[in-house]
Amino acid sequence: MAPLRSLVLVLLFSVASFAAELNNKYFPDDFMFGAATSAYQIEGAWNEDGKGENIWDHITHRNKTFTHGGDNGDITSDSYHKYKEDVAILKAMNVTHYRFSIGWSRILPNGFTNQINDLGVAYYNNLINELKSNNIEPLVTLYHWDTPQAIQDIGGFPNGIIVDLFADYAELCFKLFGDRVKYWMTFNEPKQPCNHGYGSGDYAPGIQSPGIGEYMCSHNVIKAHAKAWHIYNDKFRAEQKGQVGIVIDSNWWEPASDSAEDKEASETKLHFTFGLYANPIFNGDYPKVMKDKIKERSLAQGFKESRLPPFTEKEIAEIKGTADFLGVNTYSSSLVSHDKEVDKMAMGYVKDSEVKDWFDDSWEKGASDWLTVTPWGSRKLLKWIKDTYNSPRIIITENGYSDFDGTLDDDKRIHYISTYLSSIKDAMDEDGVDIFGYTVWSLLDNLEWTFGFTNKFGLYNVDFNSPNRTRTPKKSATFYKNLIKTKCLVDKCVEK
Ligand code: GBH
Repeated sequence: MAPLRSLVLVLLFSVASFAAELNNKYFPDDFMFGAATSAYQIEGAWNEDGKGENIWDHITHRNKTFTHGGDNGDITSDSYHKYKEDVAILKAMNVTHYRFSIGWSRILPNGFTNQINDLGVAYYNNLINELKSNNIEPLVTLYHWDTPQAIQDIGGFPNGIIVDLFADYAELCFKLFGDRVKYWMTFNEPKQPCNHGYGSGDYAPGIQSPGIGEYMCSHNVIKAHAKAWHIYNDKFRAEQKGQVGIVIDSNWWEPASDSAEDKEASETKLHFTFGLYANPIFNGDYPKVMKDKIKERSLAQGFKESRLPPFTEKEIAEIKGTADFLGVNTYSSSLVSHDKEVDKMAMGYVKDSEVKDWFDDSWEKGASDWLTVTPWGSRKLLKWIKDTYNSPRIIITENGYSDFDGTLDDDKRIHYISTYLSSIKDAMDEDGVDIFGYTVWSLLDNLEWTFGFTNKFGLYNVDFNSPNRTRTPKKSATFYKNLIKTKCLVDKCVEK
């Protein structure tokens, strides 16, 4: 490298590290700051008060190696019994919003609406009322990966019947809770239960159908989402005046080089991860690059037609425009390039993209093997979403940092959250991305799916060895409380 260029680089790096580089403008007064959780990960009480079995109960009880150490959600953070305490710690942090999910099989033990579990309904009524009386707005996810086992027994998400079953369940929730709940999210990160649940099979229900079952799952998720939105729009919106959205996640995929090929690989991967769900909902139909690639590969593999099921014109029209807001989960980034040794015969969603991805060795990592500390990636992702989907209203529904020990001295989590919030604020200020809130993952240490209790994301530590599941605030809880009070990431902020 030329000496002058390296000198400039050294100078740039030192400026960046000295100037703390955090955004120094106030968050808007009405910016929603909250915390997030999900039912299976925190509730426990897996078979209490009439709850039905879900797919994670089912698989973890039968296969002790499915998760790390055989950990499961039978008791986990015990929020079913400790919800009042959880509302109290939310209040102690000053959050204005709490994002949680409803366990489908807790209110509908068999998934169908013929049998409603009153005690399950009472639990969510109590939780919502406790939140409201503490001035905390509920943001409710209808599906955070815990399909009732009875529905899985008849095929689960790849079976088209799920569209009506989910819509019935959603309608019931609007009816039961919609007088108090104004923000609904139909699905959380459907990519994970579809690609991992019906593709690679490492998430419940553990079915391996790469390149086939996983697309059937996505297809029905999108239709189910749209149907639920229309039900809300037609029957509830006028009276309840709430909003219905969906939560989509993706890494930022940074081109490994400046070559046109690597830039295209980045765009392709974004469409395969984010566009798979966002494109039908915001632009109509699957992304062209997905349709083209999967069709070409399917035909070359001897299939009669594309493994990606097509939407009819009528379906495309019904699905387009069915999000009042968009929830974005953003945690991490990867490098990408065109996969030159791509195996044309290989099956599966990642293979179909013909893009390979990896981490830059210099990036700091969290405990979770997929988590790199790359706040700049979130800003790029948000800008891409704005440009690709015509400036949707966005809430960051998840963002957070994992460690192994759940330490109370969690400076790394504070660093993660503040640098990401800074990038998110830059996206708002500099790129004009319309972001109205942020719910940090997570309120509590909880069951981190297949990682069990080894990856801890909580702002509150939970003592899993104590029958009490004692909650203790980490340093990050105090940091977050102050941030919500000051709405400012640095010592002194300026107006925008
Ligand atoms: C979320 O999952 C979940 O909603 C939540 O339940 C979980 O506890 C939390 O985050 C922490 O893990 O290659 O683009 O498909 C996020 C976990 C993050 C795993 C993104 C897959 C790969 C992104 N996922 N990651 S992509």
